[in-house]
Amino acid sequence: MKKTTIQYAGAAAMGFALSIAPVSAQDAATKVPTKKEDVAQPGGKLAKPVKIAMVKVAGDLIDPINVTSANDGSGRMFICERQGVVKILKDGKILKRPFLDISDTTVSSFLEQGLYDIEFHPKFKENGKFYVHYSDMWFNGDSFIVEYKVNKDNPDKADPKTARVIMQIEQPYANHNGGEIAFGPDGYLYIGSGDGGWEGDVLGAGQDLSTLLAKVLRIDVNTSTPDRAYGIPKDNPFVTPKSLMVLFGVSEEAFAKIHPNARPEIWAYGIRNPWKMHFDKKTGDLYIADVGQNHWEEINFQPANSIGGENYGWKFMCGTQPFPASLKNAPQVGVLPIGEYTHAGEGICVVGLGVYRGKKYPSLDGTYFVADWGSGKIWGMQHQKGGKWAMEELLNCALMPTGSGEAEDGTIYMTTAHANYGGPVKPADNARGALWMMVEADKVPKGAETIPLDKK
Ligand SMILES: [Ca+2]
Ligand SMILES: [Ca+2]
Ligand SMILES: [Ca+2]
Repeated sequence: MKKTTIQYAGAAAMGFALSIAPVSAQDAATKVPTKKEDVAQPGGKLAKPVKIAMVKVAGDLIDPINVTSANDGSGRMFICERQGVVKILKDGKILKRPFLDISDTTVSSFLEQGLYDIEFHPKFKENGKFYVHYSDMWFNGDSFIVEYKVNKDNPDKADPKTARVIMQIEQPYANHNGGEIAFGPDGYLYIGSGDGGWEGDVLGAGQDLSTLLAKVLRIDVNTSTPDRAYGIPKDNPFVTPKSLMVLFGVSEEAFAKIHPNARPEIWAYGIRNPWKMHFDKKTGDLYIADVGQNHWEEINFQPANSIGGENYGWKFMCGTQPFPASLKNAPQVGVLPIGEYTHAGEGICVVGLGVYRGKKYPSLDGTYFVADWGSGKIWGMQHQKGGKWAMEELLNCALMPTGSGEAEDGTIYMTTAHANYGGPVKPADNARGALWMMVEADKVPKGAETIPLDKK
């Protein structure tokens, strides 16, 4: 069947909303729920049973909020400390000297600001390039994505002189800055961009294709143009090729592909605050954990053969619920999530952990893990059939998960920190955070410290 892309931003902007099936081809969408009843909530049971434990890898970290590997065969893990420092875990120890220190240009006095993420170029081993995403102090907290290279003589040290600004995203308010950067299986850099902030999408960014806010962006860091430090993939869904204006004889489908005001960087829209996104290493499917407003958190699934252009519904929807929640009989807008949970007892802020694809823990293979910052719960999610998913609580941690990443062998790592709203202005004044790794419950190494759990 031919793929068709249905755009409904225009309709939404005009004040009415359409009830729409997923935008991708039908075969691609079979795992995407089309009925509310198929969207998983906690309380389910995974068909393939999963039992996990979180083992302490390192402590004494200052507000650690993300972690990743370089995939260069070195086995090192790189930990983002919120104040703007990247530390290296090597052979089980945190190196004293940081890999990168940009704390003098990172603003971190508000909880949702700081160094969000670090990601290594798919060819890092050859070109030494990596990318950071942070809130810049000198530009009033604007989001900066900057490329650096590793020091030629010392692989445990970045070369600050190689900094090249890839992108600046204006941030009108201090909160909802998204933060994720991740290379897709296609080699493009995907960026999680929040809705700009305050609450309730006051900027109307979610459904506005002329802003980079409230989107998943997709760019090519290997090319550039005179006015951009990056290239636009030709098949991004809102790229409108230049053409002569023709009034008649143009099909409605052809008009639906013309977006003169859309930013060509946009890959998907209608997203509130995508703090964590993960590609499934084996399938290429994308999981977008989108932090919700006061009632619901949601997890979205984008099949690997998506052609982009999905509308994830914000600000008309939070999960399967209309926004504001008091709206009755509101039509569903955009693509349904695969999972959602309520702030009444389950959590307040979703933090995706990723899909396990390692060899060490076969029972975890293919399960998507997701945590909540407020409740410390960790759930497993598995696809059932059609658009139906299951979500089961696996652990209820007594700490606050902040970020995650994969080691080269596929092991899932998670950071926890004590930073909170209204906490100390300086991250260094918070109690220290830690790094944990996920193992099968019966494979906790002897003498290892496991994450403290909430009492039932
Ligand atoms: Ca990342
Ligand atoms: Ca903001
Ligand atoms: Ca949504």
